[in-house]
Amino acid sequence: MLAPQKLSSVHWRDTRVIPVAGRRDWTRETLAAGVRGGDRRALARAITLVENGDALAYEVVADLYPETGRAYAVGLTGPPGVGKSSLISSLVRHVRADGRSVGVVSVDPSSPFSHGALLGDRIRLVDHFLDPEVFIRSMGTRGHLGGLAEATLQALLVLDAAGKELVYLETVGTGQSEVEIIGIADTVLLVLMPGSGDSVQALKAGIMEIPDVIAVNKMDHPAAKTMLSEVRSILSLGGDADWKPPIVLTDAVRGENVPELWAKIEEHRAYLVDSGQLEERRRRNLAREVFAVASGRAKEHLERAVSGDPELLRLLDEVQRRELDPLSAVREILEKVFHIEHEDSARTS
Ligand SMILES: Nc1nc2c(ncn2[C@@H]2O[C@H](COP(=O)(O)OP(=O)(O)OP(=O)(O)O)[C@@H](O)[C@H]2O)c(=O)[nH]1
Ligand SMILES: [Mg+2]
Repeated sequence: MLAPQKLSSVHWRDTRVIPVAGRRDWTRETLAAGVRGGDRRALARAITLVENGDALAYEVVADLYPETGRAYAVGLTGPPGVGKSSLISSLVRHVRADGRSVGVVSVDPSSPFSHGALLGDRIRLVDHFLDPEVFIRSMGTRGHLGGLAEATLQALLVLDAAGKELVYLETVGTGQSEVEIIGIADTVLLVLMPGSGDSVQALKAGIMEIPDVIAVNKMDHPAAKTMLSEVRSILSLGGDADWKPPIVLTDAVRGENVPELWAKIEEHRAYLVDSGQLEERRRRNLAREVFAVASGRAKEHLERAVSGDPELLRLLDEVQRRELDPLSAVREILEKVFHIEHEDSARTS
């Protein structure tokens, strides 16, 4: 038997070793097993690898993929500072009371910071950092080749495989690229606040896709009710879809109406499940993601190929000198880079 002081010194040395062990090289098998078991270090590592576009992440997600599809993904989007992270924090608190395990991925396309370092998110979600059933991660644009849509999808799959029942995806903005980032979500929640007039205009003009649920946050603001009725009147013009997006006034900081907001998210989920649309929607979302990622990669490949090939660059010069027409140049480029046959690309209806 070791003497007590010896024991404590061994213990002390062991805890010092943990950070080193955390950096140990994971293999495809140990990382997949760690994620499956919900091990936080494995999860953190897997998402870092996803973020870096590492080949190991690709292999691990491929192994885990058949076990995914159990998590429910809620995507939050909206202009900067409307309270998306604060709302997630309140929603997490609400669902944690029911004992559900939760994952959160905040994506900031404008930030170079990554690996969970976005300051605002850390402040907003600080209450949950010590909860072992809540895994929170921020992602910036740093170094990810395949784009944030791809990284978000892979991170969602990792959290799903780790047994998170609910995953929140947050991204700032209300345009098309944001829809690509959180487009994989089962329920899309648009967060607005008094003063988000541009977003309301975008909704009105049909530039922004109609979300499934809308929160008008910072309801203590005097203009909150005006914004609510404005959004309501725009949505009432919208077609005859079975699902009418509910609008909820919230206060994310005080948690006011957060249970009501959660109830609307659950209602939407129930609607999708009962009407058989959840599977259909997931199929469509996955197809869109696959095509978006494939197109992105094809474009990168094309740009690289053309810029490094004097013969292809010469084609562009010929187009400029009017010696070759643009579509003939397209044909030649596609033939050379993608081996797409002349006849195929030229065939019309
Ligand atoms: N008064 C009031 N302030 C709020 C409310 N919700 C959020 N805030 C404050 O608004 C600020 C922005 O909140 P965030 O949750 O970081 O907003 P966000 O939409 O995640 O911001 P980005 O991720 O930077 O786009 C913070 O100072 C919050 O404390 C609310 O309901 N009422
Ligand atoms: Mg935020």
